[in-house]
Amino acid sequence: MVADVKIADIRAARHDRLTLITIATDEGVDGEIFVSGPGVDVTPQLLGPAKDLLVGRDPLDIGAIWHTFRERARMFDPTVQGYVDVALWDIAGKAVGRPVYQLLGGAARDGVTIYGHASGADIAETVADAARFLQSGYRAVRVQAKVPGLESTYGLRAGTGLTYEPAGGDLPADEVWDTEAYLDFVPKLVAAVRDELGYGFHLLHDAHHRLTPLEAGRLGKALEPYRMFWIEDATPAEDQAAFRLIRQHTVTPLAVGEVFNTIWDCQQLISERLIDYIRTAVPHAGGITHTRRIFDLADLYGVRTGSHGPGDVSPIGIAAALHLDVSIANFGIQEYMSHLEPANEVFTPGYRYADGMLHLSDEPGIGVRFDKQAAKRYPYQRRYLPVNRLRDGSMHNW
Ligand code: CS2
Ligand code: MG
Repeated sequence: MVADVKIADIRAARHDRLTLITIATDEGVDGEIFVSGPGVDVTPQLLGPAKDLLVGRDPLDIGAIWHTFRERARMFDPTVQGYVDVALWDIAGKAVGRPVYQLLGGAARDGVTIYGHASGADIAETVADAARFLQSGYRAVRVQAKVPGLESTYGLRAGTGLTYEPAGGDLPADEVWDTEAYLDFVPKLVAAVRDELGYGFHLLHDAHHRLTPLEAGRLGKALEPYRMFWIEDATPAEDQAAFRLIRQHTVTPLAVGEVFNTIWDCQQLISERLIDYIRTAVPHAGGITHTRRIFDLADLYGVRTGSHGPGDVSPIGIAAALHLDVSIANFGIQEYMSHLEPANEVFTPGYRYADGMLHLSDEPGIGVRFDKQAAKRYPYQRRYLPVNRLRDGSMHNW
């Protein structure tokens, strides 16, 4: 047990697509988090004004520090707070020698059910890929497939691994999108998956922010016979009231949240029961402290969690979600896309897969170890997500 510890420094190191942020204490207990994902690189803010606000503070004053950043929100990218918060919970767990979930009320379940990401160049390939996940014990699978007539479509994984990495070029590449082609195709894809693989598992699909509310209602209705676990990001989530229109047309469950940073981004969606799953990403939504508030609000309205867990959220961001997932009441499911090499070389994740679930170790703190020496072999590379254009060149949501 470390008492009377103070934050002494904040350090940053860039690797591949990630930046390691270390909050160091005067007792040598450090908290780590990775700045990851397609957003702004907030390292200068962490090494600048954030450091001014943190050095000399007691890292266990997590709530007060969270509010300090809340009060200064205009100075910071909304993700800065989340990164700092996760690193502070890492220190808190290490300071008391306990895994973070034991500081959050302990385990409420044996493991965290995850969903896998099946995809393919056509329906047959996608069905075969989904079968592969089921054979390896997954209880839930998301299906995405190339839409006939479109060169590239969101969600098509390269190769036979587990991970889909959408960010590619040094600058955003143009992709062509056609909503009608997509709406004609997805019901056929989902029908084939159910026909071939049955109803003994959860089936998910990500519409990735591309439909109008009415188109989303149409898709939801068309998929009702196939008992979807959810349709994700059916329409851009910023327009919360738009979900009333989707609800008027379909009972297919709706999941939203990966683009959110605060409880205010989803308050209406949750309190009006316009969604069934809230999908915030812990490091991007105010960290463990604020995400737990979002989940508590969701619990009040019967909304369950479905935390965002793609390859561009680091293993520390995933582990932070797992500590919440295993301890909260209204857990629904956890996204897990795993990570591309070299992540598996430089990270020891502190969680393991077994029988369709992830299981946390009892390592103190968040529980992820990072090999700084190995990471030096992977210099930073800038990568951008693509953008979408309609056939007439108009910009469209990617
Ligand atoms: C997606 C992500 O996993 C998902 O649900 O929406 O792949 C998303 O496209 C990326 O995280 C964007 O950075
Ligand atoms: Mg998504």
